[in-house]
Amino acid sequence: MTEAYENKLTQAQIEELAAHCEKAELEAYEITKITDDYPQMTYKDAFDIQWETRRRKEERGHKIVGMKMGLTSWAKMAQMGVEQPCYGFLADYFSVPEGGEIKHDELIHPKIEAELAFVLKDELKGPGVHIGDVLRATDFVMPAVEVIDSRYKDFKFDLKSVIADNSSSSRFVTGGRMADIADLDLKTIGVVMEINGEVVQTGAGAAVLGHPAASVAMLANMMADRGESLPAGSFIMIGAITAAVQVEKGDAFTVRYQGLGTLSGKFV
Ligand code: 0L1
Ligand code: MG
Repeated sequence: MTEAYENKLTQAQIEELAAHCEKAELEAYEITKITDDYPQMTYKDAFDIQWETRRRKEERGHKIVGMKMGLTSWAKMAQMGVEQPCYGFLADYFSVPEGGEIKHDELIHPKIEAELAFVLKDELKGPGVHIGDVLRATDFVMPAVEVIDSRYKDFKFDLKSVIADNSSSSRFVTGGRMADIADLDLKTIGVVMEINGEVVQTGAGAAVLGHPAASVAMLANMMADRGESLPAGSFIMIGAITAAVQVEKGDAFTVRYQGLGTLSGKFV
């Protein structure tokens, strides 16, 4: 981000846009990307909209149960035409039990991504957090599948608009086997994604910024821009190891993780 970390939108516009994006999420309809109507929106405005959405959910009694990094593979950044990763938050109702059902009608045009999650035993506070800090602060890693669902028409956006839309967060499934990072080679850990029994994607951990822990470090450093940290106990999804795959009602998925078991679910 080369622009100054400052606002061009008013607080009233930020609150209005958070309500607008959240309504589209809750009622599952498409909206035009924010920069079409507010080309002056800055990165700070976009994150303020996301944090206002988070505040709205907490005010209604929802718990924030984790964070996610998005657009963390070079291939995905190129595919979506954006220049750097982003982050979002995970609310309690996004969580789907392992092997569970995901209601397709509650979403717009969902896609699934094979990811890993880190759970911290110590706080990570940027700036300056590096891979070594992340490895030292990690309690364990476990498999996670993210369901992304951009609220923008045809899943098309720019980086600022996607940040304001909570980085397309909608649902996630976690389970499988937790593992100590000392027992894993995080760069070569392999995943195989199947939909309805057919292999649709394969990947390895290094697809995420060269090393999965680099994603957690980047998140801690990005959150430091707002004076925020990742407390002990944080659950963090690192971004997609595979490309995102569109799913339809009736699709069943299984993702096999090398040494970490299997995650599955079904869209109903
Ligand atoms: O990588 C991701 O979790 C996606 C972040 C937002 C961009 C997208 O919706 O593809
Ligand atoms: Mg993701």
